[in-house]
Amino acid sequence: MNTLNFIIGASLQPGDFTGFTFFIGSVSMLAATVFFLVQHGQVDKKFKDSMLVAALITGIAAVHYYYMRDQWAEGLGSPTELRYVDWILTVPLMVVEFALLTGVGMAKLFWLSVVMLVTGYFGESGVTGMLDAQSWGAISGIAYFIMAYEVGCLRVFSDGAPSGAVGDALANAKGKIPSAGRMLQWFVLVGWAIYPLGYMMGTDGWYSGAVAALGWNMDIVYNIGDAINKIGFGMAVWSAARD
Ligand SMILES: *C/C=C(C)/C=C/C=C(C)/C=C/C1=C(C)CCCC1(C)C
Repeated sequence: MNTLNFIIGASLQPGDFTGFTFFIGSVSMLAATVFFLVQHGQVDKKFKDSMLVAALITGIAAVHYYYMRDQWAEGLGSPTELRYVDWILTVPLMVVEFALLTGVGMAKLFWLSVVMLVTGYFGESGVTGMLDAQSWGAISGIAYFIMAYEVGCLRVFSDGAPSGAVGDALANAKGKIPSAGRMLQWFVLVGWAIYPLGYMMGTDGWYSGAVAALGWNMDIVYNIGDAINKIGFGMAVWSAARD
């Protein structure tokens, strides 16, 4: 690799659809970061931390996307390690958003998100032969369901539905927080469900064959999921913060 190559990165080949979703990911995350930072200056003082965290989430992702695009363009395949490094930094920060809006649930959601991602990484990378990808995926899925319950995702179906402490706190908060909370619940319930679907696409024995026949792969699914969730989460928080 020469110096110029190092600075601008490897070139994507025309027709590389997956590569372009990495590229679009890096550009849209960067744009969202600028937007959230500018809005940080506009919102009320009590929402400044929330807006800063929104910018950190997309900012961290923008950097990872830049390198993931490069790894893909170099022909080195699916950037599993970079992907999970990105997630282990950004998903706990998404959890922080709930804590900033409600003041509760931080530790519990943090540890659940760590379990979800570490077991997912074990399953996807195959670094440990202890369990197969299906079993690791199932453990990860349980952590995901508990989190979804905890933040009140069932409330998207009915206001009185049971939920954890975070969901209760969102519903009882002042101002625009309950409606922003409802959006966040949709993201966790539907937006985050994109990831286990992508995982199953990449794991033999589920529907990986059908997906490959369509010319899709798990990276396309993860890239779409990240754009929707990371930018959408920040927009939902911003909707609570703006006048
Ligand atoms: C910005 C990145 C986000 C919001 C990533 C979220 C990732 C998940 C919700 C991943 C979940 C998984 C399962 C529920 C089971 C299979 C393994 C995972 C890690 C893909």
